Amino acid sequence: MSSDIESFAAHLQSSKRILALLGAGLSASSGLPTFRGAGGLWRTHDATSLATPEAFNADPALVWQFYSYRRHMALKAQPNRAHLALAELARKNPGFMTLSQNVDGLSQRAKHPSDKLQLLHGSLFNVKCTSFYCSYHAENFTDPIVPALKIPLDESDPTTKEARHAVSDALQAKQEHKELDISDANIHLPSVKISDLPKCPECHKGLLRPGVVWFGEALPSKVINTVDDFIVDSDKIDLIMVIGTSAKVYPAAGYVDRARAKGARVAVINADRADAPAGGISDSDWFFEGDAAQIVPEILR
Ligand code: BJW
Ligand code: ZN
Repeated sequence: MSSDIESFAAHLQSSKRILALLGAGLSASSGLPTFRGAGGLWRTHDATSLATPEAFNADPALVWQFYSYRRHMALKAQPNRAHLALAELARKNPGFMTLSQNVDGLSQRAKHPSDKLQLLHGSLFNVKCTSFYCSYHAENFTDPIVPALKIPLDESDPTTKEARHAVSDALQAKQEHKELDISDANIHLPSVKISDLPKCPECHKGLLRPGVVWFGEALPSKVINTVDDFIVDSDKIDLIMVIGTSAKVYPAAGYVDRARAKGARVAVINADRADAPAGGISDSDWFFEGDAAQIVPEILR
């Protein structure tokens, strides 16, 4: 295993078929929390325990509050230099494909070509109807998606009080509002009635849910097929970059071995040396340890 940028750059230069598998660590320096390890708690809840159909069925209001908060944070965040560098690499290379586990929309906002960006786990900005009989789904960037999910303002903050009570509506909209950080379990989370959650505009019956892939759910078949075609149609895959992911969630993590089986060398970019892909790291691989936002632009230069 090497951390030699020169040998990686030489291999990248001669690579024709390239995959990049992305995870939450890519967006960490844009201020978005990861799932596992430090920052993987939302209030008292393990973030992965909220990312299940069971959690939504048991408490749709809590799960919507979690996703509404994440939508808000993702919209406030900016793509970092790694998102931009990957988008540029994708534009330049006909044989390139990004497999993103991220749902935050930052690759899209970095102008990553959409035909080379496969969203394995969906998007925070898709919604779909939960009714078995209804197939409604749509893009939705409204923040908050319904008034009941608005993040409350800090009443103890004098600027907020002023904004609320003394200034005109127009001025109020412009005012720097201090929002409560509802990811902090010490902050009171206002209760939201199920009847105030987002409702399907088509069947008027089903609740809407975030268009993301929860544990136990199938990944979008169009995405799976496109990735399968890329792999199967490649006589050889030259390189897979595994960026900011613990590579513990399947089928995403399995793409590393599938690329290897097609001859790919593996380059891991991760803040934690312990987070190697399941198949381990071989002598011909690279491991670049540190912040993806700094390392990715450096090694792709
Ligand atoms: C930095 C950094 C910095 C930090 N710079 N690095 C085979 C074996 C075992 C189990 C299974 C299997 N096949 C399927 C399963 C079950 C399950 C699974 O994989 N379980 C495992 C956990 C054991 N998989 C599924 O259920 C999948 N569905 C499925 O297989 O369906 C089959 C089916 C077929 C037909 C019909 C029906 C079913 C679905 C998986 C969906 C995962 N969903 C989530 C939530 C998405 C929505 C949301 O965002 O809320 O996806 S869970 C969560 O994990 C999210 C992430 O995309 C995913 C991966 O996490 P990621 O991105 O790797 O984040 P972390 O936090 O784990 O890691 C961050 C990394 O960054 C760390 O390594 C840090 O060190 C690093 N880092 N800062 C660089 N600045
Ligand atoms: Zn519906």
